[in-house]
Amino acid sequence: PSDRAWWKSATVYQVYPASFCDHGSSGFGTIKGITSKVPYLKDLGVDILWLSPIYQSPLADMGYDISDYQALDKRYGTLDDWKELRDELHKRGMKLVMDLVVNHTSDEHAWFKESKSSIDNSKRDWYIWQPSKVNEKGEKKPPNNWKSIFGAGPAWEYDETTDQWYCHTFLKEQPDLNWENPTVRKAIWDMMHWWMKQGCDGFRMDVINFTSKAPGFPDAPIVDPSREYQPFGNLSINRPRVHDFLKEMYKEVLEQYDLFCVGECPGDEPVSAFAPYSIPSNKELQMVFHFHHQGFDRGRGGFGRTANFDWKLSDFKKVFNHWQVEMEKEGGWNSNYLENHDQPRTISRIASDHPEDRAKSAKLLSMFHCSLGGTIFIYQGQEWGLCNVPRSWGEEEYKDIETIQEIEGERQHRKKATGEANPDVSDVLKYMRQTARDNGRTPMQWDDSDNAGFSKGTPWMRVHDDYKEWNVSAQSKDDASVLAFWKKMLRIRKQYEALIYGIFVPIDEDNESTYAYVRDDKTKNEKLLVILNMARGTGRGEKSTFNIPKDIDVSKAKLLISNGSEAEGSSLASDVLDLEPFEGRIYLL
Ligand code: TEU
Repeated sequence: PSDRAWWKSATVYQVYPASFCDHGSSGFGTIKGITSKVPYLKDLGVDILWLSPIYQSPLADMGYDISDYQALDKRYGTLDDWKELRDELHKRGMKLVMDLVVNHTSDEHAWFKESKSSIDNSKRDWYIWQPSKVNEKGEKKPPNNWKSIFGAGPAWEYDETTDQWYCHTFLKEQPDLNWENPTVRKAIWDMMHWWMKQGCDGFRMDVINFTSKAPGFPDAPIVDPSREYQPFGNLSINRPRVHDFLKEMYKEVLEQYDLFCVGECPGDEPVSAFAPYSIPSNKELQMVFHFHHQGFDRGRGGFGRTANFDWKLSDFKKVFNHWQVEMEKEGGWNSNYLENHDQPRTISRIASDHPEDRAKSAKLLSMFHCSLGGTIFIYQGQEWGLCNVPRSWGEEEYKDIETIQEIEGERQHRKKATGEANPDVSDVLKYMRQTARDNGRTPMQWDDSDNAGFSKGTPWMRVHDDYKEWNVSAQSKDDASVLAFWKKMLRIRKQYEALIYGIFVPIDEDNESTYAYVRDDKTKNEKLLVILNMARGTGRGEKSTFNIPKDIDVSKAKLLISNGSEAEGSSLASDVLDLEPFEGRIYLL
């Protein structure tokens, strides 16, 4: 692409405020705590800080349930604290992006309280209300068979006052707004303007492609006949009206500022269904987060977060190659995240958190992440190799409502199906250990003092047991650390723009050990060859041999960066490479 807008080369860092840094002793992360770490983020190479929600919230879903969009939750701090954070970032040329959660509000939002109060309230139509469906036995049932994304129950909650049901894609504490109502949209645009006036620099938009529901709310197809409620994906994902809504948002808000925006867009459809959001002439968003790479190692059971431990590297490659190659063709723009607050840690997921592999894995993933075309998003902890919660942690450690509901929902389902009072759910627990969102939410490990320097009080969520050894302070003093590697890799990415803008050419796609590709920036006449040994045996890394295809000219190749023993600047003696476990190399061709 000829257009090299500032937000394309930006490095975005996601902070999950509750778990980042508590400046005091509440045990809960604070805005002041975040501000104290701005120099750390600057030094890392971060351009944009994205804050997961810090608005007033009952925290039924850790702040993704907002009860006032224009007030901050006291646990995190005040608007003045936020302004101080904004200023500290701006002073350093960095930007502050807020989370925009507008598919739904909290059930404690004033809008919902009004809407719920009576059928003829002026805000009744701000949410999605439907009458009961009465079955043969004369029982009042939800309007359709949609299953909420969390747990096994319906996506509808009955309200006695008005004898109707409201739609909630997520928790019952998260009623969905009715985007068909123009007054609702106007209220959202006004709120966005308000934040822009406060000096915010843009938005990450939560499940923004869920905002339109199929007219008439038809039943979802039955994928699991043993269950009452079914996933309703395509009846609320990427529907044509979403594009109308976003075009209106662009015209009414986005266009008026030089802001950063990314839409979160779950869904299984191919790139062609997601590219339209970021194709500039469509005037919608700049980029979206997709979920295909969060699915290749997931099982497809009756409940959501099962794991498939036997995934093949080629499955993984297919996803990334598809997005890299097709997005370029479609004329949209990619965003690349490997981790966030909803996902397990990648080291544990796709590489290895075995003590001997962990640092090497983390560096390999950094090379991978930073050599993908598009804007990159790093999630707190990723830059120093935080991994999943220890295998020894029991069910009682889980804090996330999705995890809790998933385990409990499955327990209830099995009780009913088998008649057993205490059915075995150990398989569910095994999956959760691999996939639970809690894995991505343990507190940051700043140093080896109590609670890893995260808080002087008792942390709301248990700190990972390994913090004495794995922490930011120790890594800051070590040139060979994961953190030092990330810093270097982020600098290289800025220096060699082929890594951001180059054409992505996959190599040897069926190879089950090595992931290799060329990034070719014709504008700058710059070409890089990326070779990553991702071979895993029983969870541990393995050696592999890679043959560089003959049609790639490596006569002038120089090693730009590697996490292995090969010296930087060295040339290629042979086109057959013997790679150590999790060794990665990037050559300048
Ligand atoms: O997540 C959207 C989403 O669909 C999933 O990633 C979700 O986290 C779920 O785990 C799927 O199994 C966003 C937020 O990132 C998430 O934290 C919120 O819980 C959710 O929306 C509702 O606001």
